[in-house]
Amino acid sequence: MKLSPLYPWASASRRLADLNGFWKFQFDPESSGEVEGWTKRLPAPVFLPVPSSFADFFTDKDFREYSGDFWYATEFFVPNEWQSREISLRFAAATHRAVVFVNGQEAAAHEGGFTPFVVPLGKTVKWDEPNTLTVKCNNELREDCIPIGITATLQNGKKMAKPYFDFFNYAGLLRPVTLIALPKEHITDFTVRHELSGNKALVHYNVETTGDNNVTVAVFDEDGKQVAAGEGKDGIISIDNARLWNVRDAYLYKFVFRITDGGTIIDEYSEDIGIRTVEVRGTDILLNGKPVYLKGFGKHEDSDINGRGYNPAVIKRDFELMKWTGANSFRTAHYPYSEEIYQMADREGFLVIDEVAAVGMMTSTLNFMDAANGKPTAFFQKETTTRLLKNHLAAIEELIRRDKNHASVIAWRLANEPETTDESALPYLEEVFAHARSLDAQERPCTFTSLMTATPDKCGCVQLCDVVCLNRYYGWYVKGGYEIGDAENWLRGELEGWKNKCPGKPFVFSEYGADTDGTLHKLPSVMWSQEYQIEYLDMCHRVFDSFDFIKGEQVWNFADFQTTEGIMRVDGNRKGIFTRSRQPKAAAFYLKMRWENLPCDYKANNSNK
Ligand code: BDP
Repeated sequence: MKLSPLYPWASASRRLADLNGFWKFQFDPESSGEVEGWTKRLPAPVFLPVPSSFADFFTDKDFREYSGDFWYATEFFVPNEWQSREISLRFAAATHRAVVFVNGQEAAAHEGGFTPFVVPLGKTVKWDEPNTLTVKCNNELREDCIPIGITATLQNGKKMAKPYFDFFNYAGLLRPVTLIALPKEHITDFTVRHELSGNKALVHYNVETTGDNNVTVAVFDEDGKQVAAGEGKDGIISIDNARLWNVRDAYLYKFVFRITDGGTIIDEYSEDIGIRTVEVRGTDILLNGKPVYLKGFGKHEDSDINGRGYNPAVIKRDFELMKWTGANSFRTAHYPYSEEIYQMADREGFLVIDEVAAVGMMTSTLNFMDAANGKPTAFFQKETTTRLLKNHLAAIEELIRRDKNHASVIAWRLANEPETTDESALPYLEEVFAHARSLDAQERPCTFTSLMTATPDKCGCVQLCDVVCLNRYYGWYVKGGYEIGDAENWLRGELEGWKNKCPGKPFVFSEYGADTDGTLHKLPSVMWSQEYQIEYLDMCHRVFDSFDFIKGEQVWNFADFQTTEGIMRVDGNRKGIFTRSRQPKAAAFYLKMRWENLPCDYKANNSNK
């Protein structure tokens, strides 16, 4: 049986039941649940909501900081009328790994906390009777899994997450769980690739199914009028005078895929698809052949109480705020986001750099802070590297399979700040890039974000990137405050170095930012004040504006977010342009002024205009 990565939409042939709500939950610090029969019943559960992160519900610090196994349990019913169907459960995200038991039997296991997996139910299911569903999750950080870190044991025997990255290790059943009933013969996946030819759009498509019956495709415009059709599992659909998907001017066609047998529809699946091309030419990033300049944010899925749990209200608010600032893009730092976020980006015309959870690719025992000191850690020479690579490649595969058809996704971010100053990074990243390139029919640009210490003379891997992405903090971690003039010179000096090293490639600032207390005003400025955040951003922008090959700016971060506690963080990372409760700091008004006045084709090369 083929497991489908498709988003669970209902249709004339597809039945869904939402399993979200309050589930039973229990920590298993001894990892003894399985031998003690928790696969059938949790002995002393509490109730908590699915989807969510568990960490911020409890008042006991041991629970917030918990690392180890934890279990969820619920019951579900499958109606008798569904007996002729193929039944499965879909977990949109179980962080970071899970084993699923149905009626006490192991049904599936999955590694990776940010991509969906489907559990076929087969003969284990009971019709019109309660089925028990238990899920053993585990949130321990390891050096051979992503995101990367270690799990330490304290002297009191408790385990503790030591991330090599700078965000709180939120975990749980973070995203919705759905019961799915499909016809036996059904569509398992589809792929589209767009080509523009005069005023025609050619959509190359491929549909995968579990059987041999005929496949048809019908395309409808936003008024519901059919504009094109195709037949067969592979084909090219031609749309005359197609309205293209554009930056902040989205247009979505409804593609209806069907398996038919004579006049009977066996299965039907629909998706809203934007038609557009994306490519890099010279130092330009082109959308539909036209240069675009990226204005926007690095983000996190992070909110009060629900942590990294699916939060549609916050998703909506974030898009409203991004639109208000005049942004046109964001990066899904540092992991694949909820699928609904890409759907909204498709509808709103946002350009997304889609990121795999390969973050922490440098040994860093002091939270992620060692990242900044430039000391070599031989990260890619560890005994764990082979296993890490395997997990990393699998995660890229799941990301691309999930997100490949989104018009909003314009590039794949394959790693964050890997230790590219060590020569062993090159063979590792070569495999990562080759794998991603082999999987994407749309041949989107691939990139990683470059760490501050990986300067032009030291980075051995930048040649792999189609767009070079820099995370730089001159004026914050280096030469901050009254030294900001020197910071500006250092930043300019580094960019001159890049210009010589990579002529003819576009560069994007994938991170730049300054921690700022949303309550602190100071004249003249001091670091952490709202005034300093603006001075810092203004300095960076002055520099960006004077280099033609800088084709985008994604400020770090959209909003304040939670991290591990430590001397560098005041209840989390405060580089937000908005507070964690999504209210503006002064810099939000400053950015709005800038971005509303920067044209979308800012700094375009004349040859591409
Ligand atoms: C970069 C990381 C990011 C951090 C940021 C910071 O990519 O996750 O949050 O620095 O220091 O190194 O704020």
